[in-house]
Amino acid sequence: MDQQILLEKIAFNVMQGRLEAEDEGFDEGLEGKPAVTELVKEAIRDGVDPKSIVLEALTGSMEVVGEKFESGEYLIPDMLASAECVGVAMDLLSPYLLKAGVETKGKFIISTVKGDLHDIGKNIVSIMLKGAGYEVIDLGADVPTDRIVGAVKEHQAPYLGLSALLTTTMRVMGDVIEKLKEEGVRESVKVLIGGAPTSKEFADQIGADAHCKDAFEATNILKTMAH
Ligand code: B12
Repeated sequence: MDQQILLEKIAFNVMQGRLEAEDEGFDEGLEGKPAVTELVKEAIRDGVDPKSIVLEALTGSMEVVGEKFESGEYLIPDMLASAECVGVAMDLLSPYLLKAGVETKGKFIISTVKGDLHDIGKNIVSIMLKGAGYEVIDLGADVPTDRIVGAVKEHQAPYLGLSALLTTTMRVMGDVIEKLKEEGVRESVKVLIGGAPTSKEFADQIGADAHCKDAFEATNILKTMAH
């Protein structure tokens, strides 16, 4: 199948929340047709660039799902079905995104802050950074500030990535930075923040080192930060 058509089909099936061929979608008559799992495997077999699968088919379609959820067209279970498709696709892709035998570029601790359960974006960043050669230590979602700062100290990590998707939890990122200062480790770690409500202005306001709009921007910014 033509690569562009394959990418479009993956994106379409993410939006339909169809993980496997036997699954139904929003539209009638899709059962039995290849879904995200089969199409991603086909794309890998055909040698489609894994980065374009992530960028064009997965991240883009999840953004559309987000918009449909916000407009009320999709309900939470619909959105979770799409999120599961993205998660499974990322699992299938991760061995291809991880470059075998590449020397590690340093430890990168990543976490969604306390009070926030959104982890899809964080997981994408995590896999992309592993692919770019960083040793990623993923603490998960809803992680207390003390645990994040403790992990930075324990691993002597040069990089920390914080994710927040709620306007209420993005403030917690500032608490993490304050705690890093209190513990005397702020100077030894570069703090990158991300998540839909965050911005460059917000990063400056809380004293983070960088704001990244997506996983690819994170890899580019990290190149300029090499410790
Ligand atoms: C999926 C989702 C959920 C899922 C989360 C599932 C999961 N495992 O993550 C569930 C159903 C659990 C959920 C729950 C809630 N949600 Co919600 N959710 C979303 C939704 C639709 C999509 C988020 C998403 O995954 N986007 C796709 C990913 C790929 O994008 P991303 O996260 O932005 O990540 C990219 C970049 O931002 C960046 N990035 C992100 N983090 C980081 C970190 C670093 C270090 C770097 C470098 C980059 C980076 O790179 C990523 C990849 O490119 C958004 C709507 C939207 N349009 O965003 C609402 C949204 C975020 N949710 C919202 C709300 C209100 C909630 C709830 C409070 C709902 C409720 N009433 O219960 C709860 C809160 C639960 C909690 N305590 O966290 C609101 C937030 C509003 C606000 N201003 O605060 C939104 C905006 C929807 C809305 N308009 O109402 N949600």
